[in-house]
Amino acid sequence: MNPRPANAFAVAAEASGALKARFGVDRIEIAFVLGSGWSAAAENLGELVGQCQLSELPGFAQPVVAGHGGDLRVIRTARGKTAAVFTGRTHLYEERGVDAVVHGVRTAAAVGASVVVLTNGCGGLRPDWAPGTPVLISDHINLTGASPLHGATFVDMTNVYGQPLRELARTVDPSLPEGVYVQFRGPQYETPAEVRMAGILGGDLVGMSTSLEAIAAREAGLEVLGISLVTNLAAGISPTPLRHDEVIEAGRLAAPKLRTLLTGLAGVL
Ligand code: 8IG
Repeated sequence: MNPRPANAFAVAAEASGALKARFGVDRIEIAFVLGSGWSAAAENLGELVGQCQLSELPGFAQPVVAGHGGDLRVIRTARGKTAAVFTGRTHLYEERGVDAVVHGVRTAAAVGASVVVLTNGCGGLRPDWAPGTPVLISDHINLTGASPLHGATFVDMTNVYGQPLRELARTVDPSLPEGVYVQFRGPQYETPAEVRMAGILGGDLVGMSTSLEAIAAREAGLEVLGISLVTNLAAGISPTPLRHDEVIEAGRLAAPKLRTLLTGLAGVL
């Protein structure tokens, strides 16, 4: 159940108005949501129009997770497009509700975006994807039991992470592999049995974000490009226990590679 705060879309519209007024833009064309390990890669995405703390805009809270940033940056890309960069996000396990989780996506839609790039840090099921490997999301399995949709809103989920955007990403880095992302609620990492289950179900990546935002994005008509950074081998695939500081370290080491990827993407989107 996702009890409807009647004002979820109204708050996104309010945030959209605040964003336009604050940065003097009349529309945003692209939104980037940066997950674990990605916020250090936000430099050089384009020319900075302005930035603020996320919590300065209606409906947003400061991210609480170490390894995430907490700002909204508005930039102009090399192609002259206006983009919003969210350097952190709200997760379902923070217990602010599903509408809070997808508020950035809804705000981006309200301000005119047609493309959202959703990134995350995650666990990998494929032993050949070493920590530090970025992977295109080809599809997802939402195991949270939650949905950002309210009532009888039947949204088609056939091509959530559209092939054309994945192909565009491969013009930047032809070596990008792709896989199915499985979203768990968290915040605990999976047991080895849960990771085996995710693999049997067809998953390649396990994490705690992205799917719900992708659903909200499709509801709003946005194209979605999803990219996971494998920061660790999933539990049981890795012989050693998972530690959040190792996850952060993997993100730090991958930062130059992610910066090149994101800058390249900003140049073609
Ligand atoms: I970073 O191994 C990161 N986030 N569920 N499992 C889940 N989320 C994650 C993982 C992981 N690594």
